[in-house]
Amino acid sequence: MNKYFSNINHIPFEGSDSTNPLAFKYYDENKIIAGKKMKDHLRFAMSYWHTMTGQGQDPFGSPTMERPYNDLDGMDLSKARVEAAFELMSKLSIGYFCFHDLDISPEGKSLQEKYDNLDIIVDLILEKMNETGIKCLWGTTNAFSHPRFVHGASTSPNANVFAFAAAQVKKAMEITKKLGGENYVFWGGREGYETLLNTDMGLELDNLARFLTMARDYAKKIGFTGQLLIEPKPMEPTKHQYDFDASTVLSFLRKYNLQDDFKLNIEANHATLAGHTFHHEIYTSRINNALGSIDANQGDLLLGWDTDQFPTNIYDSTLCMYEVLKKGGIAPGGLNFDSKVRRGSFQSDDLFISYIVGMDTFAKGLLVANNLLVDRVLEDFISNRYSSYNNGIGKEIIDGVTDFEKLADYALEHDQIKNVSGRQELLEDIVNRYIYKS
Ligand code: XLS
Ligand code: NI
Ligand code: NI
Repeated sequence: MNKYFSNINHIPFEGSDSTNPLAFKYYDENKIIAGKKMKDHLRFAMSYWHTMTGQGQDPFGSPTMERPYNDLDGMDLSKARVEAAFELMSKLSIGYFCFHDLDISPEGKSLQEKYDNLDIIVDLILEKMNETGIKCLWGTTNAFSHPRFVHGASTSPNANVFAFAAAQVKKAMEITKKLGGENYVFWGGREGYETLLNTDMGLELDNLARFLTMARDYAKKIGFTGQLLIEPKPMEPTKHQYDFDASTVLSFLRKYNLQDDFKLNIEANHATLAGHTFHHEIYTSRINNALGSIDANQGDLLLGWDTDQFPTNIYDSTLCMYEVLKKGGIAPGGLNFDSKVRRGSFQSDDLFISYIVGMDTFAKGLLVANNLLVDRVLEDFISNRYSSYNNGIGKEIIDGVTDFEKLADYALEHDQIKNVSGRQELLEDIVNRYIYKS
């Protein structure tokens, strides 16, 4: 497999002193950290859409990406992309990929033609998977690009659109199962609204729940045992996306009694668009037993949209991996690079360099997070900070054996309160120290 990116060799691990842009500095896939190989902690995945299909167009300009298969079209283009995808993943030692139905084959003139196109490409992908050992992390459906989805998919006012979206998810689940996908993702697409002046929000949310309930039932029916994931995002493409953030999705799932069937796929750039840190969204998911998988990217804090940049921020990757380690691992989820090269980075080797920096950023984050955890730096500080709940009145609160009257009696006798410093800057200094030395 050396056809499309023949000027690029297999990417070696060269260590932190390397100055070779086409080598890993921190990602040493078989290195054992906390009893597990780095690659099994990180479970990196390639996003088919940004990597193979994305062409660099933006609202102001046409495609810019120089790709060796640019002169092809239709099914020939789709087939070439499969080969190129597996060549790229093999050279970068990426173990998984994620895809939308529309990423891998053309839409076709009818739904049946769409199905037929998918079947041909899925067989080709299966062949390549067997050849390389690369696996499918998750599949999903694109129910937002085609004009039929102008007003949403399952939240469209048009019931025929609801039915079409169901047909698409049904097929996408079947092919994800055929490819051994370990998860199936629902990102909201255009499930949201532009104005409430023309919207029945109650009906739209009920319909979204009806749709997800049917999807869950169909997954069970065909024996798809992967995790079902919802990917929160607050805005874009609609002004208000229903799956706003982790907390909104959790309360939606609980309202419709779907909380045992769906977990969350947390994306860094969506967290910041929602006014949260990436850490906050992962943490919120973890403590609600809902952390399913991660879309690893980053936004630009000066821009208010989903720039989907390759992650380079070691502070963020550290805190992300900290939560992943606390959870006991991200499997069956993984770290999917829902990231794209900038429009100006149009050469094919930019793709490789971008994945390398993203993978190194998370490998380094894993090392730092593990050291922080092993030394119990934050753990001991936090448990000490809350130690007033270990005995006395605090323990009574935790054990549920007190009430407002008893608490008031207690407070009357203990009204000279003394607090302890939160030591934020001290902790920030310590985290920095672990970043320097790990
Ligand atoms: C868009 C989403 C999308 C999902 C998959 O903002 O991140 O790429 O991950 O549909
Ligand atoms: Ni996104
Ligand atoms: Ni995403």
